[in-house]
Amino acid sequence: MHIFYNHQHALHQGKVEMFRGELVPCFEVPARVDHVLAELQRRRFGTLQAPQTFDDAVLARIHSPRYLDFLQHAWDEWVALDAANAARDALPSVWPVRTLRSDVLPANFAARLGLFSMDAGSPLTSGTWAAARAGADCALSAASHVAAGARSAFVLTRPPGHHAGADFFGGYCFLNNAALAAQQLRDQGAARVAVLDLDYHHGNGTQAIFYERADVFFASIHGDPHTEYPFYLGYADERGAGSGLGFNRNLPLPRGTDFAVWRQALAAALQDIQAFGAQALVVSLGLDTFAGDPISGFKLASNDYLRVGEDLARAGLPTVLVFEGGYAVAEVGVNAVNVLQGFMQTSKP
Ligand code: Q9C
Ligand code: ZN
Repeated sequence: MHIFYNHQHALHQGKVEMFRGELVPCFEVPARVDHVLAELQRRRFGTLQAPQTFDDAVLARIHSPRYLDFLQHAWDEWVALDAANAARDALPSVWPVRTLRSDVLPANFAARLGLFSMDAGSPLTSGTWAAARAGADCALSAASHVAAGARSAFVLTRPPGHHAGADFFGGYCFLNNAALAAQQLRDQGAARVAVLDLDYHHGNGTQAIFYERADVFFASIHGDPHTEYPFYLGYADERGAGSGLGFNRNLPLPRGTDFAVWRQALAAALQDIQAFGAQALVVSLGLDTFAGDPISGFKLASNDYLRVGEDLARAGLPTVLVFEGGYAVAEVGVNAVNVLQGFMQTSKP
């Protein structure tokens, strides 16, 4: 399996996020990817590959030009406000909810930071753009590799992507790697692409991006948004809209759900993907379904991830796996590589 990796991921290193009224150390840290890399090397699994570089026009297939422009220049604007800002990350604190206008682009930086974000838990840092940009290149490269005939590829990058929408960041995500991969597969010839989101948190960004489209099916298994982030999307009654009606499937599960129940939801999602007639699959591979995850509530064990990989491989589709969440840092490498190993063992002829 080709593994698309970029060392620039480490340039995104948030210091703190807002949590219950105080600033706490970030959960989404560079060591997450380091542990996956170390486990790949320990098992001598896969071939690391640097990404190709894609034009901004390819990112604009998913993200709005004004959001991309903002993200690219945000750090310089932040530091231009006050040189002392160079020592701290930018966190939003004001948002244009409901009756407030989101069509106006304010001159004020804090106002635009809020316009283009959904929470105060996703610090924007000096290296955020470089890291997210290189991550997007990895996702696009992996999709191109699979479109060209490879059975599978893994996108080993961070920050993650599935909470990022067409024009906003949040949930530690800035560019939606899974959505970019799905669009790239479409643009390179797959008529129908499925995105299967296995992260503990609902992939609100990916869902919203494809909600009115019939060519990309989105299915997600996640903590019930009544109690779990992102709270405002991910309910079972969200089935798609317009020509996309019927092409969105949410499978929310309560906190405390174990692997046996979770795996039934996986079977249901994969059945929908088969019925849809997907020609390629993108998996948003969050490992925060692990029992030891510090911010999540499912009960999967490390060995269960081997079964997850096997189930995914049995779908028989060309597959791009994209690294998303997973904050039990010491175990995230074993858990991620277990999925890949289960997948490879089952997809061998
Ligand atoms: N401090 C992903 O897994 N906040 N994002 C949780 C804990 C947001 C998770 C609160 C969680 C976002 C990609
Ligand atoms: Zn998550």
